[in-house]
Amino acid sequence: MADAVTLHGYHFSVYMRAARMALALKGVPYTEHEVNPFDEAGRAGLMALNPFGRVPVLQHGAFTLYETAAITGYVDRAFEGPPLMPAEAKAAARAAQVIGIVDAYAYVPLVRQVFSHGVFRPAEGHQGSAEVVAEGLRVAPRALGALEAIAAEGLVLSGGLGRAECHLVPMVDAFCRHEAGAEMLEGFAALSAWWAGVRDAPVVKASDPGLG
Ligand SMILES: N[C@@H](CCC(=O)N[C@@H](CS)C(=O)NCC(=O)O)C(=O)O
Repeated sequence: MADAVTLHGYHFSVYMRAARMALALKGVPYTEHEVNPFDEAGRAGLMALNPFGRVPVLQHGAFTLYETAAITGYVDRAFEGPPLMPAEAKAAARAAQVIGIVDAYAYVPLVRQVFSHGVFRPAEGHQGSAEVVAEGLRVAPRALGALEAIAAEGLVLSGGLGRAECHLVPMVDAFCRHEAGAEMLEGFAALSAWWAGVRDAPVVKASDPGLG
């Protein structure tokens, strides 16, 4: 019998969604185990799986893995199904670059600042900070501009769904749930066209946690 796959994570996490999309694209059956890293009890349990207390964490049999880029890379290599990275060197490098940009420069302004404070907190009945939203909107164009250049080049972010898109879709989707975020994205033509082309794909829809 094949080793069981379990994805530990928070339902609304954008990183969790990236891992969920990679598993779906490969057609891997798995179980989701809900753990909220923002809640003290959830975080305490999580520390046994990830010393940084973040989600998602993947378990495949006795193998435990955290960091979403490592997870989507492992899922791509460990399971049958369509490859999630381009075979060609330059396109593969661009995919890796998108994943890096998303983690290092896009997540905080797009998600932690604009989405969390402008959409998620108010939807959950908590106070969001207008200053934090404004700061996210101020900083976001740098990451969006970098991604725009990559989308315009077209080696990745060109309509297919692979690892780069698994990482970027959740961030752009969350950002666009805020009116000012959606408006800002329209100013980045290639990135907007990319998003319009993939947003209704079945794997994108099925992974949507119903954010805000
Ligand atoms: N670099 C990590 C980031 C994961 C991450 O930040 N996850 C968020 C949820 S979207 C989290 O667990 N946050 C908990 C916290 O910030 O304490 C990865 O790629 O997995």
